[in-house]
Amino acid sequence: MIVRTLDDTMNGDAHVFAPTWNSRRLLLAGDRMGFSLHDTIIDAGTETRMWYRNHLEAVYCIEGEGTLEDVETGDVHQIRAGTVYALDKHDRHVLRATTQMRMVCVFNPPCTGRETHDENGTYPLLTMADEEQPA
Ligand code: 9YT
Repeated sequence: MIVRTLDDTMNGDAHVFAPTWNSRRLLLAGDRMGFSLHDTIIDAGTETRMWYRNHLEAVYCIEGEGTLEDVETGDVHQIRAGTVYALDKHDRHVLRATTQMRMVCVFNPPCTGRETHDENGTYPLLTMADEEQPA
């Protein structure tokens, strides 16, 4: 059994910072659950363009509000506490945070912990084998 707190994760290796968000990665590939679980803060007033070509992601907003644009269709969805979205088609999307937002995110396959967005807003597909290689 794994028991962990947000405090355990804060400011350690599993706390990842990007220009518009920071992500506290509570469960990662190394935990061998088949998914990773992140508690992510999106900064107020920011825009983040993402395209998870290698992952499926579900995102549950628990604080704050903003909008989610489906780049393919142009549809814009309101996101607020209590709203979940699932990128079941590896959808290209833009998240605009009106206020600071707190999101609980699940990734399949699991993130290993080091991923940040490349220029397309994509994470590489890292595996535990990648993680075990020397830097
Ligand atoms: C909501 C979202 O996808 N934000 C980007 C960060 C990502 N969820 C992560 O790595 O935790």
